[in-house]
Amino acid sequence: MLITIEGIDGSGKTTLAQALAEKFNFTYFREPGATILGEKIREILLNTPMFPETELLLFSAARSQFVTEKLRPALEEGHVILDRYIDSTMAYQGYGLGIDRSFIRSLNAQATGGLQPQLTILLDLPVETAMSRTGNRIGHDRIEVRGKNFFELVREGYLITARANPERFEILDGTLPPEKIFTEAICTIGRRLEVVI
Ligand code: T5A
Repeated sequence: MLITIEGIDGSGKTTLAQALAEKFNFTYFREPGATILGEKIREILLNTPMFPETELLLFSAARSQFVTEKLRPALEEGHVILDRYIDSTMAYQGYGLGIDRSFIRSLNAQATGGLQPQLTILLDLPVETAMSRTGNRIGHDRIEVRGKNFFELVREGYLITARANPERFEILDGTLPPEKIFTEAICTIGRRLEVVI
């Protein structure tokens, strides 16, 4: 079983994903990263100026390596919680940067070999709320500094994707306190995946 957690920067994904992984003893990974190559690409992606298409291809390259090297083997052993996956690329590079979305769909399919999550939890919240959480960080990365208009497009892109795939997505209110989101996520996992918790 593959569960992915999605949302704009500062939505609380990592907080939720790590809490769920700990509670259920699921394997946790984040994207981009999780492999030696992926961590190197992550560093480049977050700190080096580049064109939008270059950015898209680097995210996909990191994902291709990750799926084969780490994700598929981990899924053979048990359940996985993944902090960002293919929907991030559609939301950020597709809706946010305006790259052709059918191209992204096909690139996502290539990079993953068609591996889809059974459940995707989208933490949705106003951009201002998310930005107020990340605003105090020292040394913002290249994507974090894109500003409110960019993140409005990304948020809208996530919501469009979620509404088009209701069988896979559950949208949770990201403005709730972490404990409440955690409880709702547990209920969602139990209900959607018929897991006895
Ligand atoms: N990206 C990634 C793409 O553009 N395309 C892609 O294909 C992929 C895979 C990754 C960047 O790459 C982009 C998206 C990103 O910009 P990252 O550092 O991993 O960079 O960025 P994020 O995943 O966005 O990580 P963040 O830490 O910024 O956001 P999270 O994980 O959503 O938030 P979290 O849990 O770290 O929480 C942020 C703060 O809010 C508090 C936490 O304590 C923390 O201080 N918080 C809450 N506060 C109030 N209420 C809650 N419910 C809270 N939950 C957490």
